[in-house]
Amino acid sequence: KQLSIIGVPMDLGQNRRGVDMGPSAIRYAGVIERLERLNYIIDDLGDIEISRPDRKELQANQRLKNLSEVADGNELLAKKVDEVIQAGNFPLVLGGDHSIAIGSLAGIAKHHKNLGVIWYDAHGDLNSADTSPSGNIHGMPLAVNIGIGHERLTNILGYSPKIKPENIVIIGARSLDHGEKELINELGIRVYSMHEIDRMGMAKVMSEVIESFKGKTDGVHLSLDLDGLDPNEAPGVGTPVIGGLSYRESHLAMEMLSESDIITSAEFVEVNPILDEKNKTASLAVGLMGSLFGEKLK
Ligand code: DIR
Ligand code: MN
Ligand code: MN
Ligand code: MN
Repeated sequence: KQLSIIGVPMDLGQNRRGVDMGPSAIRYAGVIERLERLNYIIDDLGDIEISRPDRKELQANQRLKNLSEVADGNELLAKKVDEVIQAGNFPLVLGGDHSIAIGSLAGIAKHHKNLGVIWYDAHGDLNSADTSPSGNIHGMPLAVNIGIGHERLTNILGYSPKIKPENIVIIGARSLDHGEKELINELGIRVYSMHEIDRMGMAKVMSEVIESFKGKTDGVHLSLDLDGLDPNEAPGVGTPVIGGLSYRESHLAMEMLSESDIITSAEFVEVNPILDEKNKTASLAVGLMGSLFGEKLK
Protein backbone atom coordinates (compact mmCIF):
# COMPACT_ATOMS: atom_id res chain seq x y z
CA LYS A 1 0.00 0.00 0.00
CA GLN A 2 1.29 3.43 -0.88
CA LEU A 3 1.07 6.41 1.48
CA SER A 4 1.39 9.87 0.03
CA ILE A 5 2.61 12.47 2.50
CA ILE A 6 1.55 16.07 1.95
CA GLY A 7 2.99 18.83 4.17
CA VAL A 8 0.96 22.00 4.70
CA PRO A 9 3.06 24.80 6.25
CA MET A 10 0.00 26.82 7.22
CA ASP A 11 0.05 29.10 10.27
CA LEU A 12 -2.49 31.71 9.15
CA GLY A 13 -5.54 30.02 10.68
CA GLN A 14 -4.48 31.13 14.16
CA ASN A 15 -2.29 33.63 16.02
CA ARG A 16 0.81 31.71 17.09
CA ARG A 17 3.64 31.70 14.56
CA GLY A 18 5.68 28.52 14.12
CA VAL A 19 3.04 25.90 13.37
CA ASP A 20 3.99 26.38 9.69
CA MET A 21 7.14 24.43 10.63
CA GLY A 22 5.05 21.45 11.77
CA PRO A 23 5.65 19.39 8.60
CA SER A 24 9.45 19.82 8.92
CA ALA A 25 9.36 18.90 12.61
CA ILE A 26 7.35 15.74 11.87
CA ARG A 27 9.68 14.73 9.03
CA TYR A 28 12.67 15.42 11.29
CA ALA A 29 11.09 13.16 13.93
CA GLY A 30 11.36 10.32 11.41
CA VAL A 31 7.92 9.79 9.96
CA ILE A 32 9.14 8.32 6.68
CA GLU A 33 11.52 5.78 8.24
CA ARG A 34 8.91 4.85 10.84
CA LEU A 35 6.25 4.04 8.26
CA GLU A 36 8.64 2.42 5.78
CA ARG A 37 9.45 -0.11 8.50
CA LEU A 38 5.77 -1.09 8.39
CA ASN A 39 6.17 -2.04 4.72
CA TYR A 40 4.44 0.95 3.25
CA ILE A 41 5.76 2.62 0.14
CA ILE A 42 6.09 6.27 1.11
CA ASP A 43 5.79 9.00 -1.46
CA ASP A 44 6.64 12.36 0.12
CA LEU A 45 5.03 14.97 -2.11
CA GLY A 46 6.66 17.87 -0.23
CA ASP A 47 4.80 20.94 0.96
CA ILE A 48 1.86 22.93 -0.39
CA GLU A 49 2.75 26.54 -1.12
CA ILE A 50 1.12 28.99 1.29
CA SER A 51 1.15 32.69 0.41
CA ARG A 52 2.26 35.20 3.01
CA PRO A 53 -0.47 37.33 4.58
CA ASP A 54 -1.58 40.71 3.38
CA ARG A 55 -1.47 42.88 6.49
CA LYS A 56 -3.99 45.40 5.17
CA GLU A 57 -6.49 42.64 4.58
CA LEU A 58 -5.84 41.21 8.06
CA GLN A 59 -6.68 44.58 9.62
CA ALA A 60 -9.86 44.74 7.54
CA ASN A 61 -11.19 41.28 8.37
CA GLN A 62 -10.77 40.39 12.02
CA ARG A 63 -13.77 38.02 11.95
CA LEU A 64 -12.07 35.74 9.41
CA LYS A 65 -8.36 36.35 9.72
CA ASN A 66 -6.26 35.79 6.58
CA LEU A 67 -9.31 34.50 4.72
CA SER A 68 -7.89 34.67 1.21
CA GLU A 69 -4.51 33.08 2.05
CA VAL A 70 -6.20 30.30 4.03
CA ALA A 71 -8.70 29.71 1.20
CA ASP A 72 -5.98 29.71 -1.50
CA GLY A 73 -3.78 27.26 0.41
CA ASN A 74 -6.70 24.95 1.02
CA GLU A 75 -7.69 25.04 -2.63
CA LEU A 76 -4.18 23.82 -3.56
CA LEU A 77 -4.26 21.19 -0.83
CA ALA A 78 -7.67 19.93 -1.94
CA LYS A 79 -6.43 19.45 -5.52
CA LYS A 80 -3.35 17.58 -4.32
CA VAL A 81 -5.35 15.28 -2.03
CA ASP A 82 -7.81 14.63 -4.86
CA GLU A 83 -4.90 13.57 -7.13
CA VAL A 84 -3.51 11.25 -4.46
CA ILE A 85 -6.84 9.47 -4.06
CA GLN A 86 -7.37 9.28 -7.82
CA ALA A 87 -4.00 7.54 -8.02
CA GLY A 88 -5.29 4.99 -5.49
CA ASN A 89 -3.03 6.08 -2.63
CA PHE A 90 -3.67 6.90 1.02
CA PRO A 91 -3.34 10.63 1.78
CA LEU A 92 -1.45 11.45 5.00
CA VAL A 93 -1.55 15.21 5.56
CA LEU A 94 0.85 16.96 7.96
CA GLY A 95 -0.05 20.39 9.37
CA GLY A 96 0.05 23.19 9.84
CA ASP A 97 -2.85 24.55 11.83
CA HIS A 98 -6.24 22.84 11.74
CA SER A 99 -7.66 25.18 9.07
CA ILE A 100 -6.05 22.76 6.60
CA ALA A 101 -8.81 20.23 7.31
CA ILE A 102 -10.91 22.38 4.98
CA GLY A 103 -8.73 21.47 2.02
CA SER A 104 -8.07 17.88 3.07
CA LEU A 105 -11.76 17.09 3.38
CA ALA A 106 -12.64 18.93 0.17
CA GLY A 107 -10.26 16.60 -1.68
CA ILE A 108 -11.26 13.45 0.20
CA ALA A 109 -15.04 13.81 0.42
CA LYS A 110 -15.34 14.09 -3.38
CA HIS A 111 -14.62 10.36 -3.45
CA HIS A 112 -17.17 9.29 -0.83
CA LYS A 113 -20.94 9.43 -0.53
CA ASN A 114 -20.91 8.83 3.22
CA LEU A 115 -17.55 9.78 4.65
CA GLY A 116 -17.13 9.26 8.40
CA VAL A 117 -14.93 11.74 10.27
CA ILE A 118 -13.16 11.27 13.60
CA TRP A 119 -12.23 14.67 15.04
CA TYR A 120 -9.68 14.04 17.81
CA ASP A 121 -9.39 17.45 19.46
CA ALA A 122 -9.76 19.47 22.66
CA HIS A 123 -11.95 21.80 20.60
CA GLY A 124 -15.02 21.45 18.41
CA ASP A 125 -13.76 23.59 15.51
CA LEU A 126 -17.43 24.33 14.82
CA ASN A 127 -17.29 28.13 14.88
CA SER A 128 -18.18 30.55 12.11
CA ALA A 129 -17.44 34.27 11.74
CA ASP A 130 -20.60 34.92 13.77
CA THR A 131 -19.79 32.69 16.74
CA SER A 132 -15.97 32.71 16.83
CA PRO A 133 -14.46 34.44 19.86
CA SER A 134 -11.12 34.80 18.01
CA GLY A 135 -11.75 35.16 14.27
CA ASN A 136 -9.22 32.33 13.80
CA ILE A 137 -10.15 29.98 10.98
CA HIS A 138 -8.54 26.96 12.70
CA GLY A 139 -11.54 27.08 15.06
CA MET A 140 -13.93 26.71 12.08
CA PRO A 141 -13.00 23.79 9.77
CA LEU A 142 -15.57 21.27 10.99
CA ALA A 143 -18.38 23.82 10.54
CA VAL A 144 -17.06 24.66 7.08
CA ASN A 145 -17.11 20.99 6.13
CA ILE A 146 -20.80 20.67 7.02
CA GLY A 147 -21.49 23.73 4.89
CA ILE A 148 -21.50 26.51 7.50
CA GLY A 149 -19.20 29.48 6.93
CA HIS A 150 -17.82 31.84 4.33
CA GLU A 151 -18.41 30.74 0.75
CA ARG A 152 -14.66 31.02 -0.07
CA LEU A 153 -14.15 28.19 2.44
CA THR A 154 -17.29 26.07 2.08
CA ASN A 155 -17.15 26.02 -1.71
CA ILE A 156 -13.61 24.71 -2.24
CA LEU A 157 -13.57 22.38 -5.28
CA GLY A 158 -17.03 23.71 -6.09
CA TYR A 159 -19.32 21.63 -3.87
CA SER A 160 -20.82 21.85 -0.38
CA PRO A 161 -21.35 20.35 2.14
CA LYS A 162 -18.46 17.91 2.29
CA ILE A 163 -19.72 15.76 5.15
CA LYS A 164 -22.93 14.99 7.04
CA PRO A 165 -23.28 15.93 10.73
CA GLU A 166 -24.45 12.39 11.57
CA ASN A 167 -21.15 10.97 10.25
CA ILE A 168 -18.99 13.04 12.61
CA VAL A 169 -17.57 11.97 15.97
CA ILE A 170 -15.61 14.40 18.15
CA ILE A 171 -13.27 12.78 20.69
CA GLY A 172 -11.49 14.57 23.54
CA ALA A 173 -13.50 17.79 23.63
CA ARG A 174 -13.07 19.97 26.72
CA SER A 175 -13.16 23.52 25.38
CA LEU A 176 -16.33 24.24 23.42
CA ASP A 177 -17.61 27.77 22.78
CA HIS A 178 -21.25 28.71 23.32
CA GLY A 179 -22.13 28.74 19.60
CA GLU A 180 -20.42 25.39 19.11
CA LYS A 181 -22.51 23.78 21.87
CA GLU A 182 -25.66 25.17 20.26
CA LEU A 183 -24.70 23.71 16.89
CA ILE A 184 -23.82 20.34 18.44
CA ASN A 185 -27.24 20.17 20.09
CA GLU A 186 -29.11 21.44 17.05
CA LEU A 187 -27.48 18.96 14.65
CA GLY A 188 -27.03 16.08 17.10
CA ILE A 189 -23.29 15.79 16.48
CA ARG A 190 -21.79 12.96 18.54
CA VAL A 191 -19.24 14.14 21.10
CA TYR A 192 -17.18 11.99 23.44
CA SER A 193 -15.94 14.74 25.73
CA MET A 194 -13.36 14.09 28.43
CA HIS A 195 -16.31 13.38 30.74
CA GLU A 196 -17.52 10.42 28.64
CA ILE A 197 -13.97 9.16 28.12
CA ASP A 198 -13.33 9.23 31.89
CA ARG A 199 -16.58 7.40 32.57
CA MET A 200 -16.50 4.82 29.79
CA GLY A 201 -12.81 4.39 29.14
CA MET A 202 -11.16 4.83 25.75
CA ALA A 203 -11.58 1.15 24.79
CA LYS A 204 -15.39 1.35 25.03
CA VAL A 205 -15.47 4.73 23.30
CA MET A 206 -13.45 3.47 20.35
CA SER A 207 -15.46 0.24 20.01
CA GLU A 208 -18.65 2.31 19.85
CA VAL A 209 -17.15 4.67 17.29
CA ILE A 210 -15.82 1.85 15.11
CA GLU A 211 -19.10 -0.10 15.35
CA SER A 212 -21.11 3.00 14.42
CA PHE A 213 -19.09 3.51 11.23
CA LYS A 214 -18.90 -0.09 10.06
CA GLY A 215 -21.29 -0.76 7.19
CA LYS A 216 -22.67 2.79 7.32
CA THR A 217 -19.79 4.82 5.94
CA ASP A 218 -17.75 4.29 2.79
CA GLY A 219 -14.51 5.58 4.31
CA VAL A 220 -13.38 7.28 7.51
CA HIS A 221 -11.06 10.27 7.80
CA LEU A 222 -9.04 10.79 11.00
CA SER A 223 -8.36 14.44 11.79
CA LEU A 224 -6.05 14.46 14.79
CA ASP A 225 -5.28 17.77 16.48
CA LEU A 226 -2.33 17.22 18.84
CA ASP A 227 -4.03 19.50 21.39
CA GLY A 228 -6.50 16.65 21.95
CA LEU A 229 -3.74 15.13 24.03
CA ASP A 230 -2.79 16.51 27.40
CA PRO A 231 -0.32 19.43 27.25
CA ASN A 232 2.09 17.36 29.37
CA GLU A 233 2.36 14.93 26.44
CA ALA A 234 1.96 17.52 23.70
CA PRO A 235 3.40 20.85 24.83
CA GLY A 236 4.09 22.04 21.28
CA VAL A 237 0.61 23.27 20.37
CA GLY A 238 -0.79 26.80 20.05
CA THR A 239 -3.92 26.37 22.18
CA PRO A 240 -3.18 23.82 24.94
CA VAL A 241 -6.05 22.82 27.25
CA ILE A 242 -5.36 21.14 30.57
CA GLY A 243 -6.94 17.74 31.33
CA GLY A 244 -6.49 16.06 27.97
CA LEU A 245 -6.13 12.56 26.57
CA SER A 246 -3.15 10.59 27.76
CA TYR A 247 -0.36 9.02 25.75
CA ARG A 248 -1.73 5.55 26.51
CA GLU A 249 -5.36 6.40 25.66
CA SER A 250 -4.26 7.91 22.38
CA HIS A 251 -2.09 4.95 21.37
CA LEU A 252 -4.94 2.60 22.28
CA ALA A 253 -7.29 4.62 20.08
CA MET A 254 -4.83 4.45 17.16
CA GLU A 255 -4.25 0.71 17.64
CA MET A 256 -7.97 0.00 17.67
CA LEU A 257 -8.41 2.03 14.49
CA SER A 258 -5.55 0.08 12.94
CA GLU A 259 -7.13 -3.27 13.84
CA SER A 260 -10.53 -2.15 12.55
CA ASP A 261 -9.02 -1.14 9.20
CA ILE A 262 -11.65 1.57 8.67
CA ILE A 263 -9.37 4.59 8.20
CA THR A 264 -8.99 5.73 4.58
CA SER A 265 -7.22 9.08 5.09
CA ALA A 266 -5.60 10.96 7.97
CA GLU A 267 -4.12 14.27 9.04
CA PHE A 268 -2.03 15.28 12.06
CA VAL A 269 -2.18 18.98 12.83
CA GLU A 270 -1.14 21.82 15.14
CA VAL A 271 2.44 20.65 15.84
CA ASN A 272 4.32 23.87 16.62
CA PRO A 273 8.07 23.23 17.11
CA ILE A 274 8.69 26.75 18.43
CA LEU A 275 6.44 26.07 21.41
CA ASP A 276 7.67 22.49 21.80
CA GLU A 277 10.25 20.83 24.07
CA LYS A 278 12.97 19.18 21.97
CA ASN A 279 10.52 18.14 19.27
CA LYS A 280 8.50 16.06 21.76
CA THR A 281 5.15 16.79 20.13
CA ALA A 282 6.33 15.91 16.62
CA SER A 283 7.81 12.65 17.98
CA LEU A 284 4.51 11.92 19.70
CA ALA A 285 2.70 12.50 16.41
CA VAL A 286 5.04 10.10 14.62
CA GLY A 287 4.51 7.47 17.33
CA LEU A 288 0.74 7.80 16.96
CA MET A 289 1.09 7.36 13.19
CA GLY A 290 3.12 4.22 13.88
CA SER A 291 0.22 2.81 15.91
CA LEU A 292 -2.38 3.94 13.38
CA PHE A 293 -0.51 2.19 10.58
CA GLY A 294 -0.12 -1.10 12.41
CA GLU A 295 3.06 -1.10 14.48
CA LYS A 296 1.48 -3.48 16.99
CA LEU A 297 0.85 -6.16 14.38
CA LYS A 298 3.82 -5.84 12.04
C1 DIR B 1 -11.53 28.57 19.90
C2 DIR B 1 -10.20 27.80 19.90
N1 DIR B 1 -12.66 27.65 19.96
C3 DIR B 1 -11.64 29.42 18.65
N2 DIR B 1 -10.15 26.85 18.88
C4 DIR B 1 -9.09 26.05 18.64
O1 DIR B 1 -10.80 30.30 18.50
O2 DIR B 1 -12.53 29.21 17.83
N3 DIR B 1 -9.14 25.08 17.78
N4 DIR B 1 -7.97 26.21 19.29
O3 DIR B 1 -8.21 24.12 17.58
MN1 MN C 1 3.43 33.61 9.30
MN1 MN D 1 -8.56 21.63 16.03
MN1 MN E 1 -7.74 21.99 19.09
